[in-house]
Amino acid sequence: MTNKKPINQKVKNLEGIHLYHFSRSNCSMRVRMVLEEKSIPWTSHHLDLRKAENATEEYFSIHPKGLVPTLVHDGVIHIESTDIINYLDETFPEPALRPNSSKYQQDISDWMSLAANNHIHVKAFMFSHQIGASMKKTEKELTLYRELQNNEELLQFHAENSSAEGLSENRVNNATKILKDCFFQINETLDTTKWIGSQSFSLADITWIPLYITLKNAGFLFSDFNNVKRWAEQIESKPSFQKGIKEWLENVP
Ligand SMILES: N[C@@H](CCC(=O)N[C@@H](CS)C(=O)NCC(=O)O)C(=O)O
Repeated sequence: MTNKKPINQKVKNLEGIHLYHFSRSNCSMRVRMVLEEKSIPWTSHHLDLRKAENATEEYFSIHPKGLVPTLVHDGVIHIESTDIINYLDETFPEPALRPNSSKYQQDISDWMSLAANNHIHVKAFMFSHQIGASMKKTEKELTLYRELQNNEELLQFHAENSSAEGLSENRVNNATKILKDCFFQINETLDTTKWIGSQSFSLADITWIPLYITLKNAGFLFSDFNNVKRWAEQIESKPSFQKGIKEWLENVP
């Protein structure tokens, strides 16, 4: 869902590029990295998810699911990180972050969709291995969240994480299996191409690098995926990675 007319009147008056984001959110990282790749000036609106700064009436009037990131460009709201980076690439074409050939274009879109479709599993792994305790909602916070949130999947996810038992073993095992399969596919494709799905650095790489970084920090094992490790090293040396991901992780812990 992009190009949404804001309900929030304050947002409607924003000029230029504004990003509502969280330092450690993988979906926010990909947008910040594209902004840095293209040297686009932007204004930061940082929301700490651990303090539930996204679960407020104010923020739900900007993003209907209360998630980060939200990009506002001259008063128009853009949500869904992969849609946002596509939008930025179309609106600010230099440097291009999609290869010219139509064959590769489709592959890039498919790799981006694979990440978007499996985001709930990334979330399950992260919550169960690293951030679940800090993201637990109190009974009072859950009551407010139920009033604000219409999305059943998110309601169920946060209620389960906030329970005494946390996320179920079944959910976490399933998520781990699916993520291993995704990285197996990426490792295979990197046998023949330098970057994910193409010979040039693209939105597919920017979509996946935050998942690699956050999963690795949460203890996901990449020891079987040598191509993936090599691919990640290539990206980690880029200034856009340093500014859009690393510096935010170090400076806003
Ligand atoms: N499909 C969305 C997913 C956004 C999302 O789930 N963001 C996470 C951080 S990476 C978030 O806001 N979590 C807060 C919550 O679940 O309340 C996108 O790509 O933008």
